[in-house]
Amino acid sequence: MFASMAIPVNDPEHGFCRDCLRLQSGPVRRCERCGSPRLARHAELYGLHLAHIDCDAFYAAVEKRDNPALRDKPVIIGGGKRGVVSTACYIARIQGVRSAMPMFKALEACPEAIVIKPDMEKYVRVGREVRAMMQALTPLVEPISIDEAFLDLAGTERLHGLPPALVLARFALQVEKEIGITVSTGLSYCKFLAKVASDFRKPRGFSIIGEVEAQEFLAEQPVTLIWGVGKAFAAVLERDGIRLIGQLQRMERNELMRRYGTMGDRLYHLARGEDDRRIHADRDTKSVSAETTFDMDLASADDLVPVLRSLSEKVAARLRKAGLAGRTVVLKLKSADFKIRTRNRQLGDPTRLADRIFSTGLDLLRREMDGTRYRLLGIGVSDISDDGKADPPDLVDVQARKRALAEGAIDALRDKFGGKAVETGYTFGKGHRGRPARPDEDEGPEVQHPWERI
Ligand code: TTP
Ligand code: MG
Ligand code: MG
Repeated sequence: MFASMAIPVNDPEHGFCRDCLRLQSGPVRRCERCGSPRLARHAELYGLHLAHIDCDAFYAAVEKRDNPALRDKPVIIGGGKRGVVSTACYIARIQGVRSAMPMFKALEACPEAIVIKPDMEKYVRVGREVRAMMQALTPLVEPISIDEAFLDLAGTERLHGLPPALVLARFALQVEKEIGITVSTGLSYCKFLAKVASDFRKPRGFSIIGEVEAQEFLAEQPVTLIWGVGKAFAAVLERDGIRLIGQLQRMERNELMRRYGTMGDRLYHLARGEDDRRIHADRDTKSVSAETTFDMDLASADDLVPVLRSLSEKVAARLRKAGLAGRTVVLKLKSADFKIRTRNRQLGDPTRLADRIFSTGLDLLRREMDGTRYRLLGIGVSDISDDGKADPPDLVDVQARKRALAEGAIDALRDKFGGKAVETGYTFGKGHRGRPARPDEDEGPEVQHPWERI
């Protein structure tokens, strides 16, 4: 039991070994038992219970596990139609290979890399195994993507006989032993900083951000560390002379809200390390989606509809890969002034068909084409289930009818906006204004965005 272990809570010198879990008595540099230098030590080590765990170079780690000959080689997972890197192992990263990099560039940087096509089914399976192990630690597990989740370990000391920090360190060792891949862990008092911490020292990291140091730590960090501040919003802030979170810390809430709307409110609080978002358990695969940010803001059906079709096809492909279907179609738009609109429609039964996703999305989109210029378009499905009940076979004719309806909608748009408004089976054409700005700005990581969980 924790109490009986006589851990000197909040003694900044106290710590434990991440390799053998032995408690350390003082400011030693190596474990007193096994000699490992991997010691966890922090003034709030035993008071924090909110964690974020993310697998290291996930797809590549799974492939290395399954083929030990790859272990010391640079490995890139990717290729396929998109011709970009899904992930690179840490050896390949040393040479500059990054996720979302076009494959030809990655191979320029690291010509000796071994390229492996993604095996999504396998990664989904391994991701679920890791998740099941997390769920054995606490019921409060909130998956964020295929390889990561938030965990709230508050109140689990009695169950485990250990404080959260030790439970998490033991978990990392257990994943290595039982699954054969590694994870990085962030421990903090809120979601925002737990996520930041898990990213901090990868791979096999274990980082802690406590309340005492949060503000000071954040002050020196770039604004892009804040959840929701991507390249484009960072550019807006940069234009206003804001680059570091410390600058946000010195601004009034009203001023931030006046300038950036609800995002300003988020900036105000997160910059101060204030984040009271709870862990929502059981959000296992809430939605599957795809989105894209445009080169320039777009308003017309001519520009938006083909993108919607292409994204719908991607969503359908992802659903098929993961064996899932969704019952509610969700359209997401971000206007030129960064306001987000989401629109939903529930279907009679779950779908995994591009046509149904597209036609429903199109219906929703038409109502929003009111002259507003958009910088981002996304489409997805929520109300996720296994695909067993999707698009029932006895509705085949209905499918045909729906397809016809969709085509009807396209025809209607063609009539309204001219012959070139829509091309079915559209792939981003050469020089089309709606094409993604850069390959890495495509619809984003396959299963990364909180909005697109697998
Ligand atoms: P991440 O957790 O973002 O990355 P990672 O696990 O590969 O590496 P890290 O050690 O930095 O966490 O994403 C998990 C998986 O999602 C990744 O292995 C492959 C996939 N992915 C893509 O397919 N495309 C992308 O652009 C990104 C970022 C990830
Ligand atoms: Mg990862
Ligand atoms: Mg991840």
